[in-house]
Amino acid sequence: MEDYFKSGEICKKAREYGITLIKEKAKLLDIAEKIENKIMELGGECAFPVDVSLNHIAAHDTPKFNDDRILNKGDVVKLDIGVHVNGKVSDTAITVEVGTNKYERLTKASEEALDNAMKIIKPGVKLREIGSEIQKTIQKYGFSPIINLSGHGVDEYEVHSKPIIPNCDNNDSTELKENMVIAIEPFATDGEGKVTEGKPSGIYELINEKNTRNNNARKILSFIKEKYKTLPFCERWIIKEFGVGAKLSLLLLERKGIIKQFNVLPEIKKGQVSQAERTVIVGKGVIN
Ligand SMILES: [Co+2]
Repeated sequence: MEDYFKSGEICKKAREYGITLIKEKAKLLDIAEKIENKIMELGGECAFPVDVSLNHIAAHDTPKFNDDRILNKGDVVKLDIGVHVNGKVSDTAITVEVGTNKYERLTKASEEALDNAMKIIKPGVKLREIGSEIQKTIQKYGFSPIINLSGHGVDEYEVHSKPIIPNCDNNDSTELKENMVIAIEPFATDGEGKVTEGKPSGIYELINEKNTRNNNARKILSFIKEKYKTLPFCERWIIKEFGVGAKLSLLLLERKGIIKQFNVLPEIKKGQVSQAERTVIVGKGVIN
């Protein structure tokens, strides 16, 4: 339990630090790397690459190694940060608008949905009740929850474990139990309320531990197993360790079905998206 609290504390500090980096003309790559460095400086490890997802992209966008995108005035930035300490994962996200407040209500809708969900979380609460609370709050603002994204349990070296915490009433009457560690993450949108699969993100996860005969790929695979275990990692991190040529090995590992690449997740009607997320230990409270 101690490691979860430690992980949560680092996660919270990384989020607060991250907020200070979000300004006009800031490079997405710098934002992600600075937050990742801060996590390690504070004694944690990244549970997944820092995601900096803009506007209608709801999640899973981490900068590429040579990414030259910058923040522009009016961008709605979702910063999603994961930390682990000895495999104990905490997950948090926040939405910040760059230099404007056009989407203040949209941001407030996901924040308030998170707060309201937190208020009812205790052992015995049904998953559908949490989803319903999130849905009602977001709809009260005139927006839609994104129903095919959800909160989740976290586990040792696992960012997405059971249970699924819905962002709407999904009829799931499973009850929360004392000491479950769960991340609640409402998404609000002025679009349709669904995401689809977009471009490849450069974020990967090990899915099959079979071997490869290719020397370089084998070296990289053993690094991945050792360093990230079953946690997501990104092309950027692998290139930093092995150079740009490692892209070919990643491609090979992906083709062999050893690693899987995630796609970025745009809202289907290109609606603007806000997100808020915290991790909770049921019966103990928020850890980040
Ligand atoms: Co999450």
